[in-house]
Amino acid sequence: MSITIFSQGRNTSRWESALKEHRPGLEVYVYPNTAPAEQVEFALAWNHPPGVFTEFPNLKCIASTGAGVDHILRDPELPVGVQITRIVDEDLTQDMATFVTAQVLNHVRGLHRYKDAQRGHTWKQHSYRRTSDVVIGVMGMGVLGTHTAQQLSKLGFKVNGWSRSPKLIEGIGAYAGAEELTAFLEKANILICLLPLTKDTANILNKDTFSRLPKGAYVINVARGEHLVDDDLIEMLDGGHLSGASLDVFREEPLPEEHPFWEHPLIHVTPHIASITNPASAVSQILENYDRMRHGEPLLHVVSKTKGY
Ligand code: NDP
Ligand code: OXD
Repeated sequence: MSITIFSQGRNTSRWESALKEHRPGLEVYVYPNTAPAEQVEFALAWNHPPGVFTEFPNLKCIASTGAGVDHILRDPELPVGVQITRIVDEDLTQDMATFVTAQVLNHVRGLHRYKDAQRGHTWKQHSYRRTSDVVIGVMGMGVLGTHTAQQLSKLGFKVNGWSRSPKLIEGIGAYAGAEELTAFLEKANILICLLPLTKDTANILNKDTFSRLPKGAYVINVARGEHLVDDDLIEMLDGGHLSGASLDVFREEPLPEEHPFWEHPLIHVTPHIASITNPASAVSQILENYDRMRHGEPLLHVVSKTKGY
């Protein structure tokens, strides 16, 4: 009985303790320390070393420690028969909605301006838009996008969602597919990206997309850095078409020291903290899948390798 953690760039100690606490007796390994290769059946992964899974002939499941699985699927040497699962968790979903809401409200109410004003002891009131005057477009109406859209709608924003298949959710406008993308973008004063990273969605936040947004639109990317064409964003901000951007994810993380996003006055950078899986909350679904795997039962939250999410 063992689970092996494969992770580069994230501390694994909270996962190790959560697994041991919830399943006393379970052997928990952190690669490169493993059980004998033929005994390794269940992997918990975040940014694993590419090709590493070929070392384990009986591997049955690779469980992402996050909601996204692009970090797993990008490995060209992924064993064919292995199932891939992801995290779907209430805490993760709620944390994403609160983070995005904070970014939206900070922008709409222009709160950052008062921090700057305070530094200069300047008392100056600025006008602001009411939530009902702002249209928000959410790209990706899955677990995270749907909850985020519903929370923003409760605050009075007009919210539209865009996905592959139309989502009929009370109070939320539904747009789907490439044919409805322009109509969706043309209305969005704030564009939020919550898409999975796939071959169809890579580079989707580009000059062409931005130019279809109303002038002065604001962009929030909390999905993946590869959704965004960095130079296109800077060009559209400097040219005045976009009013600002809040970015939590980047092509290279940590964001390199010399990257222009750090110094750009209209870009708000956060270090991939929009929503971080809480092992104490998510461990039960990992153990549930571990048991299901051992009993040959269907796993929860399995991703489609063809769709890429
Ligand atoms: P889901 O798989 O639940 O939802 C994905 C959504 O995107 C679905 O609505 C899907 O449409 C839509 N979609 C996929 N491809 C396309 C396409 N080509 N065109 C239009 N719509 C498309 O994902 P989650 O909501 O759980 O997570 C979304 C992403 O958020 C993750 O993949 C991850 O990258 C990111 N994330 C970032 C975090 C952070 O801290 N910054 C934390 C957690 C996640 P349909 O419903 O029709 O299938
Ligand atoms: C995730 C993430 O996919 O942390 O969960 O980005």
